Amino acid sequence: MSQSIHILRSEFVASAPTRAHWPAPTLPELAICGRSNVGKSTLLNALLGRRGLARVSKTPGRTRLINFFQTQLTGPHGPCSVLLADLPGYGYAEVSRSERAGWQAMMEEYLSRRDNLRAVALLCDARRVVDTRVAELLFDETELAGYLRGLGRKVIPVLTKADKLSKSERKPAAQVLGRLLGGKSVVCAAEQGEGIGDLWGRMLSTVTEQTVSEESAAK
Ligand SMILES: Nc1nc2c(ncn2[C@@H]2O[C@H](COP(=O)(O)OP(=O)(O)OP(=O)(O)O)[C@@H](O)[C@H]2O)c(=O)[nH]1
Ligand SMILES: [Mg+2]
Repeated sequence: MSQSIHILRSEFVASAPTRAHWPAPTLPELAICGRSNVGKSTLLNALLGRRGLARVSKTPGRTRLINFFQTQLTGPHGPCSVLLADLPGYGYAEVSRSERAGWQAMMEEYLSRRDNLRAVALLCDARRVVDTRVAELLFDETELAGYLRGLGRKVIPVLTKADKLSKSERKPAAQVLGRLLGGKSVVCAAEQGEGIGDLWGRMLSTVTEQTVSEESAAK
C-alpha cells in the first residue's frame, strides 16, 4: 500500500564522529543502516526529497560518520518532524582491523544508547538476495537484525536497487529477506523513487505508535 507523504522541508543537521556530536534527542529518529554501497545515501535523499543532501559515493565505504538530517513532513497522521540518521556502512573489505573496531564501537554506542531512535531500516542489495548462496551472503545482515532485536529495536527490512531485478524476481526476493531478517520487507528502487512512500509509511507508523503509547503512559 502506498502512503501519501508530502515533504515540506529537509536539512542536514550534523556529521557526528562521537556521541558528543549527536543532535539533541528532541525528535523521533529513524536510522538507515546496511552494508557499504547498499544505497543508504541514495535512499536517504529520496526520503528527504532532496537530491544530493546525503552524499552518494562512487567508492564504497566512504561514509565514516553518522550523518543526521531533519525533515518536516505531512504524513497520514498529519504534520510531523523527524530526524534521519545515515549510519556508516559495514562489510567493506579494504578497511583495517582498527577501523573496523572503531566502526563497531560507534555503531554499538549509537544503536544501544540513542534514546529517541524508533526504528532501524536495515538495507540489503536486491541482487545479493537472489543469489543462490543467500544464507551465507546475508550472514552479517541476519546477525545485525538479531542484535537489534536483542536491544529491543524495531527492524524494517528494505530491499534496495530493486530496479536490478525483473518484476517477477522482486516478490520472492522480498519474502526471502523478510524471512531472514524477521518482518515484512519494503521493496525500493530509490533512483526511480519506487517504494519511498511505503518506507515512509512503515517508518512513521513506528513514530506514531510510540507517541500514542507515551501519551497513554503519561495519563
Ligand atoms: N541501480 C540502482 N543503483 C543504485 C540505487 N541506489 C543506489 N545506487 C547506486 O549504488 C552506489 C552506492 O550508493 P550510495 O547511496 O552511495 O550507497 P551507500 O550505502 O550510502 O554507500 P556508503 O556510504 O559508501 O556505505 C551508487 O553508485 C548509486 O548510484 C538504486 O535504487 N538503483
Ligand atoms: Mg553513504
